[in-house]
Amino acid sequence: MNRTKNNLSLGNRLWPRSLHAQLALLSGLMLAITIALYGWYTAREQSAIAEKTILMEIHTLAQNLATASADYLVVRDFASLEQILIQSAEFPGVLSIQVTDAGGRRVGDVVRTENNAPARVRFGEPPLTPPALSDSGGSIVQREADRLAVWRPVASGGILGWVRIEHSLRTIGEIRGQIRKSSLIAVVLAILASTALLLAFLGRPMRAIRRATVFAQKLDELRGNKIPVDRTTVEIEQLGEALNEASARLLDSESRLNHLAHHDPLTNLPNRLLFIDRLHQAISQAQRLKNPVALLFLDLDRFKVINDTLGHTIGDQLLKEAGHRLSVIVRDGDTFARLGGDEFNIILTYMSHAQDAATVAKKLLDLLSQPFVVEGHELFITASIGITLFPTDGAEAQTLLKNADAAMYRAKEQGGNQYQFYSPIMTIKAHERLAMETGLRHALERAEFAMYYQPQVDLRTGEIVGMEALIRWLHPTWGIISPTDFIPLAEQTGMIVPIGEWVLRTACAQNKAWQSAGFPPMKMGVNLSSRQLREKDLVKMVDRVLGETGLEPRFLELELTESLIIPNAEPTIETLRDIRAMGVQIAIDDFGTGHSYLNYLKHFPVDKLKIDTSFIRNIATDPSDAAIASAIILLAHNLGLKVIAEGVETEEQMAFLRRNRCDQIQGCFFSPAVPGEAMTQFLREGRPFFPHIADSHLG
Ligand SMILES: Nc1nc2c(ncn2[C@@H]2O[C@H](COP(=O)(O)OP(=O)(O)OP(=O)(O)O)[C@@H](O)[C@H]2O)c(=O)[nH]1
Ligand SMILES: [Mg+2]
Repeated sequence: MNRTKNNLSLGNRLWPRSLHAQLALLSGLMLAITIALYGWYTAREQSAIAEKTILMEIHTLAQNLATASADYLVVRDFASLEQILIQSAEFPGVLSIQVTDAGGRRVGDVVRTENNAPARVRFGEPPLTPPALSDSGGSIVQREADRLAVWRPVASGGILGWVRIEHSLRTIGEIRGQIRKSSLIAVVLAILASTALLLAFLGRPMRAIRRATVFAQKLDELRGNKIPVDRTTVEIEQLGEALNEASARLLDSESRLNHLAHHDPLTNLPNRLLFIDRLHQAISQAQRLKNPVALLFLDLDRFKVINDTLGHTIGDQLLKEAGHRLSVIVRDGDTFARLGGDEFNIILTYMSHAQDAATVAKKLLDLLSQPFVVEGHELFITASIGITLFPTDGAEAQTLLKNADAAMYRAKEQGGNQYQFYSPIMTIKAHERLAMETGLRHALERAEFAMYYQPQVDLRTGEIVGMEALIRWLHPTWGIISPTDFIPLAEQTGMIVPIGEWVLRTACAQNKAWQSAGFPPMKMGVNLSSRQLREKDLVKMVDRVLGETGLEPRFLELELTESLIIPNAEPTIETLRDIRAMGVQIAIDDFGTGHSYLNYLKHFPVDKLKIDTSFIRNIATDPSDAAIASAIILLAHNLGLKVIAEGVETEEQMAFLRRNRCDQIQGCFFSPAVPGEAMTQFLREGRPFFPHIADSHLG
């Protein structure tokens, strides 16, 4: 600002910077110029007219005198001539009158002094030099600085002499001067009047402009206020309205920005920022009112599978709809938010007691139990919910959130589709999990994994027809860790990918080794996790491992759990088809426990179903388990699939399955999963391995 001021030229500095003053000055100047021009023009015109009039009068006077003089000159009556000259010299503006003979000698000469004294006769002046005669023989005008001299020949037959009248031009100058003076006064008055008028007229709009400027400067502070619109001037009115519109737009975009900053764009639910803020508020209010606050941490179960099999767009849609459906539980004062991913978080205030949180959690799970239909896909989802209470489980927002996460994790560990209240043991578990995760990262390089094998027996022949390869983690200090304890962790951290490849390679190599040692060839079942199934180069990896170990594809069977089967899951189906095209077989594990998309089973490239252990356990005693197991066997056979029962531990279970024409069984009834060397020993002991169960044996 200062720089601009300093850079102003002198002219700019003299020129006022206020529009108001500029307008006043400009209009004053314009009026002054107009009046001055008009004055100058009028003066010129007026003096021209005056000069013309004077000339005409002098001409007439000169003509009259010339006529009168002719006779006097002829009779040489110079005394009478003098009288006429004295009378004529009284004519206003006349300075002197001379009558000469043809040679220019003065025969009569009267003069008037400048101060308007009466005319007097003058003698002894030198002769004059008459001008050359004009063509018309009329008057000849000679102009000097302040006077005119008009010559008129005195003629009567020939030129007798001349009349010369000298006339002052002062009157014309006076006329001019007067006009100039009145013009000047008019100019000054005009400037004063126009300035005063403009100041008066422009005062209001100028005040409106100044108000508008102040308003614009404080637009952000005024937050949607309106400026009173002055409607006396169109431009000012437009300015006022434009400012009001700008103010409204500013408020609007501010509130939109504010909304964006505090809401999740996908679901339009409050985001982490707003959620934490509300949690702080709820806590401080609870401290004052001594009421409990519950924090519910909800995470959808196996949501990744949906994303990976049906695509992110459908995943997004599902999140949106789930958010929408779940948000109905919110009452005034509660907050339902999405903190990210497939997590939804709820703050419950105004609860009468902690158990209310469980009621809400149940309701949330209930709401999810109805399938979602997204772009024609019928999708079943469940969720795991962790609950923390203020002040019991934490005094601060972050602690409550962390503990709710631990409780949610516990609910997942318990199989999902449930809620868990936080208990301090969960924090300990969370620490243990962290330790396990660290250990898991080194387990592969430290060769802490081992493969165990469990035989699969054909119920018709009693022969071992296959093995299921099962991983064990032999930790130097923690001992043997079951895959159910560390595989979920490996899945979450992505470590399942290298571990899975190691499992596949080891199992294939073992199978090949058994074949090379001369044992009858059999299938090797290897479990495939959902995470592996999502790996883009799974097919290549399987192919590579088979190539490296030299195992024929038909001796490999990949097992995947039923929960991986999702309707129209094209990418999964593609992958499985490719694997099957190589000659590798596919079995569905834990059949009967997931959402049975029976309709879709026929599209799935599958060779075998594995009945879940949970149905086998009570097969001999529980009629409904028995019914389910036999239905699965029937279903598999009708679909042209083989069926195997796992977890078979007793003679009765085995007998039931054989009666119901189950193809194969697996379980401790024959052998638990044992290390490779033990299995080699086992195989050496002969075949068919279990002749006593074979159909032929029964006759
Ligand atoms: N479509 C979609 N997916 C998301 C979005 N944000 C996160 N995800 C995915 O949601 C999944 C959430 O991961 P987790 O909850 O750990 O995994 P999960 O498969 O649900 O398994 P569990 O919760 O352990 O049962 C991840 O695969 C993310 O890539 C999103 O905005 N849209
Ligand atoms: Mg999840």
